[in-house]
Amino acid sequence: MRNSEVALVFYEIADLLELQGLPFKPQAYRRAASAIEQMDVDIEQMVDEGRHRDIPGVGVAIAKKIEELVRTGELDYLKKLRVETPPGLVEMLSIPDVGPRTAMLLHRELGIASVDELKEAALNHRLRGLRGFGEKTEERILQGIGVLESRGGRMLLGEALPIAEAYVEHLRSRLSIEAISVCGSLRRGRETIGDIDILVGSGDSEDVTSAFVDYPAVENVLLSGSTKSSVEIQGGLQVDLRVVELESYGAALQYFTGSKEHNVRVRRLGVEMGLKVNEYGVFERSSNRRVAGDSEHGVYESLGLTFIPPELREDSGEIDASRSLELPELVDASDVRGDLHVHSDWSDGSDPIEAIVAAAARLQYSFIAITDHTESLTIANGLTPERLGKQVDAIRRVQEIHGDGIQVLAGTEVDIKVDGSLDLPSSVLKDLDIVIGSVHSRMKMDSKEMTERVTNAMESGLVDIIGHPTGRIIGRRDPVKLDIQRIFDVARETDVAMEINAFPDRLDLRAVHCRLAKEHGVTFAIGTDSHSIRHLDYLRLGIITARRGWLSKDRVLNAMSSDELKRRLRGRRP
Ligand code: DGT
Ligand code: CA
Ligand code: CA
Ligand code: ZN
Repeated sequence: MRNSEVALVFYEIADLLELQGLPFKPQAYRRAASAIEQMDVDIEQMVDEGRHRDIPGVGVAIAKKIEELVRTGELDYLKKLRVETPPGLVEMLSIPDVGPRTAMLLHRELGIASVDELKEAALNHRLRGLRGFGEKTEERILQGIGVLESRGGRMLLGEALPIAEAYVEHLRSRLSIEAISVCGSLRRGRETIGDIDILVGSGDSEDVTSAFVDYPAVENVLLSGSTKSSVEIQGGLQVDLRVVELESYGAALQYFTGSKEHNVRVRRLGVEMGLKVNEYGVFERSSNRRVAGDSEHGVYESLGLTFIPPELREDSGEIDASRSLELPELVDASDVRGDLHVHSDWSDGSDPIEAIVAAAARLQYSFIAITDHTESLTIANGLTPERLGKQVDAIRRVQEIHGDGIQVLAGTEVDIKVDGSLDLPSSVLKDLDIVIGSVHSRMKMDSKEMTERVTNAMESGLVDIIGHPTGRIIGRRDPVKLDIQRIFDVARETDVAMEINAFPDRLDLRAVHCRLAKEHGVTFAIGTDSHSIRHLDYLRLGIITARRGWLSKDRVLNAMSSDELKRRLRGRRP
């Protein structure tokens, strides 16, 4: 068991004891937890050597519990406390501003034993009669419950990334930092994240910690220690900071990037090789000699592995692939030369074509596709064939201004109607540079019908890309029912690309589907589905998704030069 895990158990005991209204004991457990957490010696090793009794704040009773925990991984005392405490009370502790003492008081005086009961009591103004409670307290508690409810869901990667980057930027501006990185699920690029993790390598942890808690967006400091701090920022998002010595930076980066499942495998591989892998480094078990730890590459190398990109660290075969040199060379931002799905103010976008193309040129794209909606999507001001004709002329004029600098592809996101036919005549479609076909209506069809609808569109020979193939919206709308294997087979047969829609709440295809589609021989097109110039940056979310799907650049249309791309698209026209 790790120090942090042991500490967590004691913090929990402290909270539970406090909920029972016991004096002094909770503080004793908290002191011990904090001491164990801050120590840079393994608690397991200390127990082996009998030194855990010397830890400040650890008396006979706590020492016994440490032994039991480390030896068995469990603690009877904790189990007993958990049984004795109503679970609703424990849940109340996660409301900002409600600590064990308040929870206990509410329970004793008003019989409140859950977040729901507390909410109802506050709404009915039953709290203000209590000693020390007023209108203000009621409001604060209701606000806290609101925060709790809103963050029940995880945050989108696309929302969290800029927040994390601004935080890192703040730390850089305040300190001369040699090594800093986000880690955790954010670095792995998961589509949603639970919290933001930041790692700093520095010998001066005090300075780092004070710069960390002294950030304007911080609303609550949850924990502020010398190596580990936690804050809550506006919107209720938690940010964790770890500070380690530079010599451990690589090992800590590896450890705190996770995933937990990946790390378990890494440690197990270490054990097989006689190595101990932890957040401080890689050590020979026999001699305790340190063999790696300052760089993350070094950690993997010491285990006989090639570097495993963070996006692949989900325990889904990456370690075996790394060992046998079979990891793909993943597509990366420098390979991607343009965006293949953008809406302008001709349909439901907010910016004119000229502005979009100018922005894309500033981003040094080689190409950008303007793909507005078609007529049947009336709420999106979809284009009739006549208006589309005019738009193509407008696009050609913008192209003239930009010369060879950037290729502007005149396209459409044509609606795939219920029967699988397309919302534009083939005479119009075949003259466009690029055609995305998307389903936007009757999303609840059964799998057979929906699969036929989409394969019909692919087999028309008029569609280059299927847009947001599963239609899911993260946290809001389930994917449509599809025989996804059949879709990928037909995609390969018809040479139609699958979109990786990079809009933050879509990420569709999702990573596991990308990997599956790749095995079926499918090609991919990354598109931001931008409805404003501000959305063009989402392209990187599509790249991250492609990487998480094990894709290399030869599978991604966006990695082609604009000439290659145009040749390929034109070659598909009837
Ligand atoms: P999240 O925040 O829920 O989106 O997911 P993560 O992966 O960022 O998880 P988090 O923030 O709890 O921890 C960050 C990383 O630290 C995690 O990916 C692996 C490492 N880690 C944390 N706790 C443990 C643990 O108890 N055991 C192991 N092996 N690794 C851990
Ligand atoms: Ca995290
Ligand atoms: Ca965390
Ligand atoms: Zn669409």
